[in-house]
Amino acid sequence: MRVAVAGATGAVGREMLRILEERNFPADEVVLLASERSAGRKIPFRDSELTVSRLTKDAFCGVDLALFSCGASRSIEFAPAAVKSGAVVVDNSSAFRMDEGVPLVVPEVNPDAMAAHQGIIANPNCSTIQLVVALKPLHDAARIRRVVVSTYQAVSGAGQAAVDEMQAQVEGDAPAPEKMPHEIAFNCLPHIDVFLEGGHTKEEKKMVDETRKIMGEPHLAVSATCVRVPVYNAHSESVNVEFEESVSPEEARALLANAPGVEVVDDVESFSYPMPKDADGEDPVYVGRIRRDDSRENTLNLWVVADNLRKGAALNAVQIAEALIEKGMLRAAPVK
Ligand code: NAP
Ligand code: 12T
Repeated sequence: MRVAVAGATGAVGREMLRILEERNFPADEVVLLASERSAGRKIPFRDSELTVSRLTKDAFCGVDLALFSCGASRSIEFAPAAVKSGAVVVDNSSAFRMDEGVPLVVPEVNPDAMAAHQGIIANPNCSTIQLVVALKPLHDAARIRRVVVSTYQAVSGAGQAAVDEMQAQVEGDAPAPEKMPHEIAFNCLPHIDVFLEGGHTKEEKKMVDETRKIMGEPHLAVSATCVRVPVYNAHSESVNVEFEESVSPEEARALLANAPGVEVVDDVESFSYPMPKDADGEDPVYVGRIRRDDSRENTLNLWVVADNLRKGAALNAVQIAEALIEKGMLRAAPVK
């Protein structure tokens, strides 16, 4: 099987290469694509080095699977060409997520949605992925009525250049912010992606719309506030969940402990709760601080943390690809 990684030099693309290698993904050949700026660059993969090529419409010849993470405008320009060449595209951008006919998939939550794909499967927003992995087992047990979520999002979500910008600020060598709307070091910015009419940000709207689509609940009440915090990697979320039926913290803990992709870290006696430093580099969605919201009936509070570059992006995309293979939905063309 021939696999293309479009955006291979970026924060998500490099994580994809690590994950393909770690999981021994059945790729006979991996094609690395990025902008003209990176063409010719060499990147270590498995026991050798691969050379980056420029992303063009004819770069997908013989490619069976194309993992895209090079921004929405590149996805719009090049993903249809990849599909035309016979590849199945797993797209990390927001370009197609809400399109009818494009499944938006988290394998632990809605694996069956994949079957309807027409060449493109969308990978959800990082903050949405970790939220729905934690909500699904609770919803199945007690039906969620309303979710209020506040995020504490790491800088790595905004790309490698944003990480470099914060690093320079932390070291005291701070040029004017370019990748962030204000200085992020030692600060919090309630501003991720662009502002929309009504005062929400697009990141907040993505969380509402994508959560409804993935959970198959088009009218679920979801309210989101998305905040960038000076953390290098792994997003955290404070989640208030109101249920139709009563669920105790003990029941929620047991449901989450048995849920795929979740690890419960919740022992306040030993000061055990999820933290971004512990989630960095790991696969699970960590849930802790599970407790009643005493101000409201049938309502719990949770604290949910995951590595946004792994489960929030690269890992989820590779898991989608693995599920496609398992379901026989990725027909590998013979390697030329
Ligand atoms: P990044 O570190 O800035 O990397 C961007 C990548 O895109 C690099 O490989 C870059 O190549 C490539 N690229 C940029 N312009 C290009 C062009 N004109 N033609 C071809 N390639 C081009 O960003 P990142 O954090 O990895 O994110 C990449 C994309 O993934 C985002 O734009 C977003 O769509 C998606 N994403 C999704 C999630 C999610 O929530 N699931 C999270 C983060 C990102 P060069 O090195 O050559 O510039
Ligand atoms: N603006 O894929 O800046 O929709 O952290 C993911 C992360 C968009 C996306 C970020 C963003 C996406 C960010």
